[in-house]
Amino acid sequence: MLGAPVQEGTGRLGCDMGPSAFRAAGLAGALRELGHVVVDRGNLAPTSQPEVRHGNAAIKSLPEIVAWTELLAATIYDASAEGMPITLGGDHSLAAGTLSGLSRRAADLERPLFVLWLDAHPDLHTLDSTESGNLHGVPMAYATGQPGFEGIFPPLAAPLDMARICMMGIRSVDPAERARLAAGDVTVHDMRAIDEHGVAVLLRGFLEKVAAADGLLHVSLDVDFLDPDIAPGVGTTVPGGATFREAHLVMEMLHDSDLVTSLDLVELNPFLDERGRTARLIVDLVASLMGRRVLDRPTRSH
Ligand code: HAR
Ligand code: MN
Ligand code: MN
Repeated sequence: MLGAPVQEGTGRLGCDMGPSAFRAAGLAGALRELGHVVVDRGNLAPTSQPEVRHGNAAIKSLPEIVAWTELLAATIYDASAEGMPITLGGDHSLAAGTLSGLSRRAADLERPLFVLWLDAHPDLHTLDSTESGNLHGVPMAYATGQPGFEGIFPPLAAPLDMARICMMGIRSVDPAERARLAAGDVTVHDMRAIDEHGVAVLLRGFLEKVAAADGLLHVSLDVDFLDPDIAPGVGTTVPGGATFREAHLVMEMLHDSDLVTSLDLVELNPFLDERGRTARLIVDLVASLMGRRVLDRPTRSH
């Protein structure tokens, strides 16, 4: 576990408390209960900021996010040699750093990197196309090597192949992102596809591809993947998200696949949460990903 309390990628404060909330909700204990060895490396903090600039005046906190990207790229690259890094966010801009570090690890191992992106949003804006200027909306564009990040963000060992990305839960897409999705070959299972086919069929197809290619599998779990009725602790709620059982089934299937090599937990905003319920739900989802089964759940009073 590595805490990455970055919040400058969103338009509001609060995501800096995410790592604390995951700890308070008992993440380490839940994983130890399942027999895992858990090491909590505490919270990271960038020590300096690069002097970077961009012509898009809407962009917020560019030096801060570039500093986080550099720090996380190096840290996650190292951590991925030791075990399964779980990054406790922090907002989704941190994915620029984790995906950069993981792409370098994958290049070293000569194995393809696959990404399961569980999110209401594709986060595929470039620095030129973002209108909100919130850099949690850009990490996928950076990681897939879209133009305009050169000389500002750290260079990638290899850009992520769009054909190795599967997005699930998507339901809020801006025009520039839609054009990029249409031009590339990202697999997008939007909420309508989930309604029609169910998560199991859709996810199984992707996991078969990862297994056949002996790939590394990174899971990026944005809290807003979930329906806001069950996960209110996030800044960008979008109605019509994944249900409790859809989300758990994704996690249970990921566990059974034995393919996941790294995990990001992002966008939790404890200031917006209700008595820790969103943090607890994410902890339970991670427990499902790490081996907790439905029949193992004891009766609990809340
Ligand atoms: N696409 C919108 C923007 O760029 C909203 C992005 C919101 N992103 C997240 N993470 N909350 O997925 O501003
Ligand atoms: Mn996101
Ligand atoms: Mn999102």
